[in-house]
Amino acid sequence: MAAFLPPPQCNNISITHNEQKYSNPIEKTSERYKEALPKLPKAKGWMTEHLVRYQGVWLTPNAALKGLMWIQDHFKPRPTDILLATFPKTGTTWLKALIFATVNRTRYGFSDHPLLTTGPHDCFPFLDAYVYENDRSFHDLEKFRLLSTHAPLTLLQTWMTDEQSCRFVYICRDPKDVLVSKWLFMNKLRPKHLPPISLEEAFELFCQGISHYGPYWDHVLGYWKASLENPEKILFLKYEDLKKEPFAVVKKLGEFTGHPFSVEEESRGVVQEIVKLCSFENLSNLEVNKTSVQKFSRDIVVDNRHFFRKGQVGDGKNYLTAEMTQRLNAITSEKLHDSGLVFGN
Ligand code: PAP
Repeated sequence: MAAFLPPPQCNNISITHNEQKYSNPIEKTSERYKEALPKLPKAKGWMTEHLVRYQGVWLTPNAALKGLMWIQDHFKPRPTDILLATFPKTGTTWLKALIFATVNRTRYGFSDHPLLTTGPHDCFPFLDAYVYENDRSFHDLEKFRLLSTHAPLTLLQTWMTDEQSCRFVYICRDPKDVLVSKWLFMNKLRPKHLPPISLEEAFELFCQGISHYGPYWDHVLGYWKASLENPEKILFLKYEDLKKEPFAVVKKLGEFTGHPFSVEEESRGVVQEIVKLCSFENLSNLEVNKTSVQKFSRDIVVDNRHFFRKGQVGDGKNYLTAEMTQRLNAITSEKLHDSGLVFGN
């Protein structure tokens, strides 16, 4: 599926490296990948046979690891770029739609909006998957200035400390809901030759931190602490708050992305239109999200409908036993202890 390409003036992100000029350094990163891969610790994968641990983070050995290495070594975002950073299953699809609609609201009408015919992931690409899929082509990314990643901050630390780099929007979610959402999703994507993962197995792996881009708590804490130190650079959100107060969060998104809502827009109900356009009910019922696929890379093609399951707060508890809930809550309290960040029980 062709990626949706909004007008260049709106997606004019900076690419500091040109493929031609840097063909050798990129080759060098590919070599680094080949050398590193066999030495990395391995564990059971959710969607692939294995996950590997790279710089303390569990990743799929192909798309995620290779894409991230290329990004780490060769991509430098610009100060006006917005990078949506998320742990999988915490609200990526929803927030992609909301940010895209907020930033582009003067460009598109709500009755013929691109989100009505294009999946959120095609409007707002994953940086590392895009580079992987397009065979290391960084210059293609010029079309976008809204980018996303599942990478934890530890892998992108230089972007955080560099004032000339992008700003981040981060969203987190109660780990019980993340685990269950992820387990159900991954089993849909798991190749037929691998037996499905049981909830018990997924639970154990998740608790041990063995989960794409995990450990989950490290991922959240990395962005949380950075957002406290530098709130201008990172807008830190919670899925549960977005569910509870979507209008307030969309207004925050407008401020943070440099597109604040005017009094006149507010009185015309523009914030409400955006929330309605991006609501679970609306997006999940669109033809594009019911029947089309999202091609992230050669290896990863996902039916769009899998990104819309229930979209509720607290559904994890309907699957987990009381013991599992208790253990996850205990791990969460211990990990987040003294951080000031809390999730409900
Ligand atoms: P990804 O990391 O694979 O892109 P992501 O979008 O972060 O997935 O998470 C999917 C979850 O968000 C699903 O949660 P569930 O399994 O608990 O239902 C999905 O239903 C939910 N979701 C997707 N779109 C929306 C939306 N517009 N409003 C609320 N929740 C949504």
